[in-house]
Amino acid sequence: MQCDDLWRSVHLATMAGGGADYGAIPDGAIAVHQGRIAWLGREAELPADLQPAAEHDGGGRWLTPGLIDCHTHIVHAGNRSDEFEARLNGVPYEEIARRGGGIVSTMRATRAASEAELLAASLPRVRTLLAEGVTTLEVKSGYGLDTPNEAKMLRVARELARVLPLRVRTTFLGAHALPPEYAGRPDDFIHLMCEETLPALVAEGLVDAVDAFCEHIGFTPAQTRRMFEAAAAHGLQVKLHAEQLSDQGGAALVAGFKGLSADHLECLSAEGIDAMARAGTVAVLLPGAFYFLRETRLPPVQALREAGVPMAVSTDCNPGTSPMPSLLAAMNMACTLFRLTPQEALAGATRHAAAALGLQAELGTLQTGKRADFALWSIDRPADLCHGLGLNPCWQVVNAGVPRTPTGS
Ligand code: DI6
Ligand code: FE
Repeated sequence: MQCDDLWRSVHLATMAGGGADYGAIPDGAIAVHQGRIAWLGREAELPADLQPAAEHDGGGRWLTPGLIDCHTHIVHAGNRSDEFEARLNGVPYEEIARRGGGIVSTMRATRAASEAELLAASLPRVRTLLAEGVTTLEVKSGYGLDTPNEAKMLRVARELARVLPLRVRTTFLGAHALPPEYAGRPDDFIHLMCEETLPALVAEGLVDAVDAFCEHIGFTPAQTRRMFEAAAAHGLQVKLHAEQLSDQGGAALVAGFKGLSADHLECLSAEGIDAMARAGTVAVLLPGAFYFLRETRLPPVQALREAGVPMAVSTDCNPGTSPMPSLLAAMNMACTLFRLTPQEALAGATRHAAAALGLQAELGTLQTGKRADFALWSIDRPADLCHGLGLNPCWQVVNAGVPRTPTGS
């Protein structure tokens, strides 16, 4: 059997099979050919005819699928620590909003940045994720809120995958917030996003999926539906910021479009869970936003579990409600705050995160034929990835068969 690279002396957490044991293969080996997994199993059972061009000694480390961060707003300019500090000094939220704070302040900074400046602002955050074994990243637009600036954000997202060892999926989030020039005219803004912005972005090849913020401070279910119909007309799949602050019926709405995922879900109803289970829509849990907003209402994890709805875990990395470019931190918080098991949290950042991006045939588990994206960890057991906070035990990352150190290429 031909193969380019062979990793020996590794414990594999394949995350295949869906069981509670991480799909573990102790004392394993994994062979890669032309960027794909050619063979994996017990090292003692290596095929006799396997002739690797190069061999790597894993030194008894654990090897998992590359981590997938399936919900981020990581491309943005500016910084909102001034608002954070003002709030903690007692300035009321309304006053901060009056001063032009919140999403609109990030919109202003993002509009003012050149493409090169936006890339430079985003790179340190993305590199922080990459150092933790992230090999696939979803990036949303939504701070441009007009055609040229939404396009600029998504071009920068695509550029990330050219300058870094990373796969990127782009999501158009035009229906994120109402820009000031459309104050009082949300339907006109949705019309612009559907009829002008989305077609222009699609024509430039910048959109892999469409998202919206369905919330009383965002857009209504009717406006969200219009975005989804526009997406469907372009053959694009949809996902939704749903049931974060209130129950708008967003989960059922996105499930009705056979959506990839419903994200946040602190206020998810039993009907929403049923609809997601029937449609195969993934629940993306975002414990970072829960933490930074000091929410108290938990997403219905046990009910999702019982309904068999796959649960992904992501950073929601954004400058307002989750300034946290760490997927390992999100995994820890998914366990400590939401009571996921470490196995569920790791599945949430691999297998189910892949499904939330529609990439499950290609990524998310270690299986023959899948893309050879994986990470090696200096840990005693997989639970170590969730147990600590602020530790990064990543030792090596492999992107489509090409090894790199966590920080370099
Ligand atoms: N939900 C969120 O958590 C972020 N956007 C959204 O729709 C918040 C984004 C921000 O505050 O900049
Ligand atoms: Fe978000």
